[in-house]
Formats: sequence, C-alpha cells, structure tokens
Amino acid sequence: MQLYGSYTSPFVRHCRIVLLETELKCEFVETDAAASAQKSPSKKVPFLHDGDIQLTDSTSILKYLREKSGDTYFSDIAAYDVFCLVNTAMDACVNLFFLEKEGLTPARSDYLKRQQARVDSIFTELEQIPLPHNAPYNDMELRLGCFLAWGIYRQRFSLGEYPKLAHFLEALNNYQPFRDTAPPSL
Ligand SMILES: N[C@@H](CCC(=O)N[C@@H](CS)C(=O)NCC(=O)O)C(=O)O
Repeated sequence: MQLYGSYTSPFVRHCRIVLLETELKCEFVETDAAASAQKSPSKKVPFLHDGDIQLTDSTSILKYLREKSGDTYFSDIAAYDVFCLVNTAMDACVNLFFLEKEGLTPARSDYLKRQQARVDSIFTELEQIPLPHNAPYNDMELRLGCFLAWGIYRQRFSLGEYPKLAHFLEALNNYQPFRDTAPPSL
C-alpha cells in the first residue's frame, strides 16, 4: 500500500496520523503538484494505491484505513457533519491560499469575499462545540487539528479570537501521532 502526498498538506497529515495510530504497513511517497497532476484525476494529494484499489480523496482514504484496521468510521452523524464543515473551511482556505499566490484576493473578487465569509462563520461555529483536551481524539477532532495547525503554519489565520480552539490545539500538539506528523519548519 502506498500513500502519495506532501509533508505540508493538512489532508495528507490526517491520513499519516491514522497510519501511525493503526500501525498499518504503508509506504509514503512524497508527491508534488506536477506528479499528482499526472497520477490522480483529482490532481490533488493525498491519493492511495493498494493493489487494485485506487483512492483519490482523504475522506475515502481515512474510511479505508480505519475499516482495514477493524475500526469504525464515523458512526456519529453529528461528528461527521462537523468533519464536513471543517473540510469546507479548509477547502476555502486552501483555495484562498493558492489564489493569493497569483495576486487574487477577496478585495478583488466577490466570490473570494464569500469564501472568506464562509471561513469566518465556520470558525464562529467551531468555537461553540465541545472539544477534548486529551486522547483519544476522533476523526472530526483530528481533522480540525490538522486544519488549525495548517492555517497557523501558513499564516492564514490566528486563533486570538477563538480561545477554545486555541486551547484544543495546544493540547493536541502533545499527542504523539500529531507531533510526529507536524509540517517541516519554513
Ligand atoms: N478533497 C481533497 C482535498 C485535497 C487538497 O485540497 N489537497 C491540496 C493540498 S493541501 C492539493 O493537492 N491541491 C492542489 C491543487 O489544488 O491544485 C481531500 O480531502 O483529499
């Protein structure tokens, strides 16, 4: 089994955490944008190959890894919805990040203003939900942690206005699989 990805992607990080937690045997193949454009129809990382099985999205990869190791994947619909909400914010932030590199910012686009407003309202919502301060962490919580850590790493946002999220991330940073998958220093 091979997981293709980068060491900076929050989507890939979540898969790497699950590989550490489950101890499944898997080769990590470092993959840049050019290689993912050739090897996956989504032209994104992560993607996973296991014999005949080819998966193109972190969500299906996580389901596959959890179930392969005998665990369940999101039996709780409320947690799954928060996971989806985090994905929506993360997709919008990654979008804003790539477009900013090309000089496109919310100041110049109504759609990007909407993307930014979407991220802001999701943060307000996430600050209200109860979150743990020690392991075990479920996949919604791991997803949220990967997103928050990525945003800080890429200087997309700070958590000054969100003390509960900041406290959650501070505790998660002590969880070994989370520590072991931190992105490289810039
Ligand atoms: N829905 C995808 C999103 C993955 C994603 O956005 N990956 C980013 C890296 S963080 C990527 O490869 N972006 C390349 C691009 O947008 O061209 C998943 O959950 O795997």
